Amino acid sequence: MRNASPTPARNPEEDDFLSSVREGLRQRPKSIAPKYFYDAHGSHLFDLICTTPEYYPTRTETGILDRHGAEMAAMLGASCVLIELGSGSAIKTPLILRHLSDNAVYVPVDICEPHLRQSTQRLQAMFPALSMQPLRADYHRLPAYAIKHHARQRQVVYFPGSTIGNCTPQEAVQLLKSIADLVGPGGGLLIGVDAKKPIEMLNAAYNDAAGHTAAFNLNLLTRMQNELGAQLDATQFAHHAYYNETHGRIEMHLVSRCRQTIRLGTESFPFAEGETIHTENSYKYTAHEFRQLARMAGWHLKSTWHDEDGLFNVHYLSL
Ligand code: AVI
Repeated sequence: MRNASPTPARNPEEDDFLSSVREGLRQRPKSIAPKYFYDAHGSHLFDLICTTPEYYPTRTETGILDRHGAEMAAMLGASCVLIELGSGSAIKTPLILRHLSDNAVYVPVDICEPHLRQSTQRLQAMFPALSMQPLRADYHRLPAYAIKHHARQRQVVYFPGSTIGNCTPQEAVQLLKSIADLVGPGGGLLIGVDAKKPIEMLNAAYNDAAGHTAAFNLNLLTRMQNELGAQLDATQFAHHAYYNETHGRIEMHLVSRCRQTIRLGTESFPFAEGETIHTENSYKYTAHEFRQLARMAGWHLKSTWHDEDGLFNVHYLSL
């Protein structure tokens, strides 16, 4: 009997992307999870967004860390295991690492391999004595990890950038619970959370004049074409982002400019003119709202640092 030809190995992440897109386009309203923004190009576009004058969160959080980093490190414990979720380019991380002792351990966790490699190399060159254990992984699947550390070292998750805002409040509570399971009793969480503020400022932040946010949103369609062989005309979709006051969140959508169809494998997904794919939510929380949310996951707020204008909060929580 002849051997059957081997099935080509499939990348599980491609399968994940394929099944998520397929399921998301079958839903009404259509949606795709924001974690798929971050291929290498999407991560680069996100870095560009962070440099725009309209996108205040990055520079505001950086200012807070710069001013209060020493105080934060003292609360975490200078020889802790610092686990950064979705570390990306880890631009702000030195503002904490510079206050840690040489026996601290830094564990960057990111889904994007080139970003993880480059940022770990850069940080290792800046802090040669610090032990680093980069972990390429999807932080939405936290419970699977076992991070090597000494029993007496406190484990602290560092989750900057208000990435928690990209979860629904229910998902945020689940994520905060899995962070609690990961760090265990005595563990901590240092987290950056974007605050509520005037609508005009929020809308401008997600509609930058340089068009980086639009390119970031539309890159999802390019990924679908390149990685999944989707047949679509990306020029017939437009970026749309606005603050939804009822839900306290920015919503990002890809709006169909005309009646058209996306083809994915054997399946067709028709769009009416004006119909959207909902690609992201970005929730904004007052310090009080975030404290309540964290409490539902078993966390106690220990300290909050913010900028002069109250645009952004960095919280330290313990179990
Ligand atoms: C990563 N995350 C917190 C960003 C945000 O503000 O929600 C992603 C982003 N989307 C558009 N601009 C930035």
